[in-house]
Amino acid sequence: MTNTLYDALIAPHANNTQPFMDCDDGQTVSYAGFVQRVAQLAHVLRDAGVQPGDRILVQAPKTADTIALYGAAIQAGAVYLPLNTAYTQSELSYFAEDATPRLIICDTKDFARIDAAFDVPVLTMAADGSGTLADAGDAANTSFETVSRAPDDLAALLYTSGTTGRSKGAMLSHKNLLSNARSLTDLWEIGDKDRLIHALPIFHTHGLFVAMNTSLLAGAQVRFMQAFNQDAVIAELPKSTMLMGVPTFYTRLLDDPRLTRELCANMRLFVSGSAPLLAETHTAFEQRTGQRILERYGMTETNMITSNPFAGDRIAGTVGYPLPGTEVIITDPDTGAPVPAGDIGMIEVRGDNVFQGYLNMPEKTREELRETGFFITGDLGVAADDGRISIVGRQKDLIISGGYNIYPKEIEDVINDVDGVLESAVFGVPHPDFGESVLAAVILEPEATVTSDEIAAQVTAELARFKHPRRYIMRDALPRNTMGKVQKNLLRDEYGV
Ligand code: MCA
Ligand code: AMP
Repeated sequence: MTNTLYDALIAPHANNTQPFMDCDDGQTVSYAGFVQRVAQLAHVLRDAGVQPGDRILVQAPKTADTIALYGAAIQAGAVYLPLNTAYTQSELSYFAEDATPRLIICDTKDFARIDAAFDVPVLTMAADGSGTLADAGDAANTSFETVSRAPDDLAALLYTSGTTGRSKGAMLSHKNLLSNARSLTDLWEIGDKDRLIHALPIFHTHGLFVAMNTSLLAGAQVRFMQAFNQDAVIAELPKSTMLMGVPTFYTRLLDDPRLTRELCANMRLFVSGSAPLLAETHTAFEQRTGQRILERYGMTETNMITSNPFAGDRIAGTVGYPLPGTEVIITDPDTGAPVPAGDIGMIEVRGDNVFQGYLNMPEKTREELRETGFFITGDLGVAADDGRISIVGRQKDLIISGGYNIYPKEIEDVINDVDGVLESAVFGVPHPDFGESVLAAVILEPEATVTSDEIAAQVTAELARFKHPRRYIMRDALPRNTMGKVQKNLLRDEYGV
């Protein structure tokens, strides 16, 4: 019986008594204890009716059991579907209808509303790890017969918003996840002497796959924090060797006078990704700590694509070289033909890391994933003569706030549905903490009296807090070019500081 991810990430630790996750409450989960907990939760999944290939939808707090649940899904041959804990019921309904999960695991405090809305079993988990999932797990056997899974079988389904306003479920196989974990572990020289500060959420590629899969593969120790907590990170730096974060982590640390060279003396790697790291942040961090942040680039659909070298020049403003086994080409966005080194074009990527397509969206998949296997990222970049990639912009209309991706169309759709609104344009402006923040320009129908507070109330009811425009600008018209296309760059210039 083989199971690609289980055999590589989890099975080797059956007799490993070393610590795996050090949690906020002072509890430590050993590697061997983790393997047993995974088996217990795999029993819970099967007892709840989960069959190989079924999807389990998880909108739960960040606890050690949530990671064990991910492992359990792998061992039971299920497909793990994690969701941002900030998503509203309306957002959740979309994902549940699209993914048709066999089981939902949610925060205990949300049980009543979620159980009432969906016709599938619902188990609970609270922030302290308690709940019906843990109770059933405690009573289950600590060994489970691993379900066979081939490299191309699906392991996870991660939703990523789209320019059309509809989120797309990226189907990720065992091979997609394992190949990337292997490349990163090798490249960043992660080993069982490492101790990673884990302060990212675990419902995205960065916190779940980049951070946890590499740690599992290497047998590294993880200081598992429920969220980014500045004091806790500062306290852990002298005892740890690695931090993975979004640029906001680094700008916040730089604002803290406690961040010094001595504090970071034990650290060997700071990784940044999910959003552009400003060259000035890179430089300021090096001046203060003597450490050069390693920037890498990836996407939900592709896992990690490029990375600055571990040994070698980490150049601010570049995202480094394609990972081993990953091909990157820069193409003319109109024709798809490769452009010469030094020319700006569309970043396209091919390799074992590239996903299997979007669930229930064959046309969308065909538009973005070429028959040749190249995935069209929507990011614009340039390759230097030696293949080093720099991202220079995005063709897709996307805002990245604190590492979370926000597609304006989704917010515009909600605003435009409000009675009295004629149209709107949602755009990003620079923000000192989050990199970008969201603003909305709104045009009302003649004689309409709807207020920005009423529009905000509708947005609040439907969309997660991090997507909410921080300001609604009521205007008479939107700036348009001669083709009639809204010129968001002019709005950015007018309202950005
Ligand atoms: C929190 N808020 C936000 C964000 N986070 N608003 C906009 N953008 C955000 N990212 C809201 C809160 O709801 C709150 O609202 C207010 O901002 C202040 O919250 P605060 O306590 O300051 O925030 P925080 O809890 O400290 O969170 C900031 C954070 C967090 C640590 C930067 O957003 C975070 O962990 N981001 C990482 C996201 C991530 O993992 N991305 C990877 C995606 P109120 O106004 O009600 O107080 S994977 C990916 O992108 C690809 C594949 C890749 O390459 O990795
Ligand atoms: P996601 O929706 O989480 O898949 O976000 C992927 C997007 O994040 C990419 O298409 C890029 O636009 C952006 N991204 C990720 N890493 C970086 C980086 N290091 N620099 C700039 N943009 C990045």
